[in-house]
Amino acid sequence: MLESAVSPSLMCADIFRLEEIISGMESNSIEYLHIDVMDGDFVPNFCLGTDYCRRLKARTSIPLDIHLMVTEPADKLGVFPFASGDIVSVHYESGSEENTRRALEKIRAGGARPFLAINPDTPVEVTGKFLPLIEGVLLMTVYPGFAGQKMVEGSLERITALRKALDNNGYGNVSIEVDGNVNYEKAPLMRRAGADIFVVGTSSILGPGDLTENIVKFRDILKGADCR
Ligand code: S6P
Ligand code: MG
Repeated sequence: MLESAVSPSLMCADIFRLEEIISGMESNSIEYLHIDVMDGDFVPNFCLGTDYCRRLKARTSIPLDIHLMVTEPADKLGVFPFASGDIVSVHYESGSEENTRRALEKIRAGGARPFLAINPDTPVEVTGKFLPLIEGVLLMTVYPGFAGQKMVEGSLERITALRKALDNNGYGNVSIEVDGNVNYEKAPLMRRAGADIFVVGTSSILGPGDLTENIVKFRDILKGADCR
């Protein structure tokens, strides 16, 4: 079982409290900061961007986890300040297979960790042909575009199937990152199904309550799932 990591989705963080929230992430040794980039084309919404990533990189040493929800990402990667240790995800559905492949290669060449993102309706089997190029699969458990949605039915079964396929084919070291409605009840089920990176937003850590208490609670729940 890969070690678990938490990646709070900053589109869910109150911009007027961002400094305090980033400090809270640092004092709690959060593993990644999830940045949702939306281009209004691949998804019907716009969100965060290159300057946001750049300012964050200058402010904190927590690795970024850049989730690109943009059409044909390969030629757009140059404007993002990713570096060694960061995760950069591109969507299988965002363009031609050739473009996706090129984007993943560019992410690797830039020193970051290439992840392939897949939408809830995309069969997990499509990841097969990209496995030598990637370090992880970002498995969407909601339709990309908006925070605050409900998990799509069948998501747990998809995590189980993907974990099994990865392990059986010699790719046990490939991460499964889950994104969408990762709450305190579903996170342990996702963990047991084989997920190891958890994008957390309004449903848990960045929902109501104190940030540190929420992080401690979330991690305790994950740890409990490891023991069973
Ligand atoms: C959705 C985006 C996600 C959300 C996250 C929000 O397009 O990729 O990263 O920001 O899912 O968390 P929650 O708990 O509101 O679903
Ligand atoms: Mg995301």
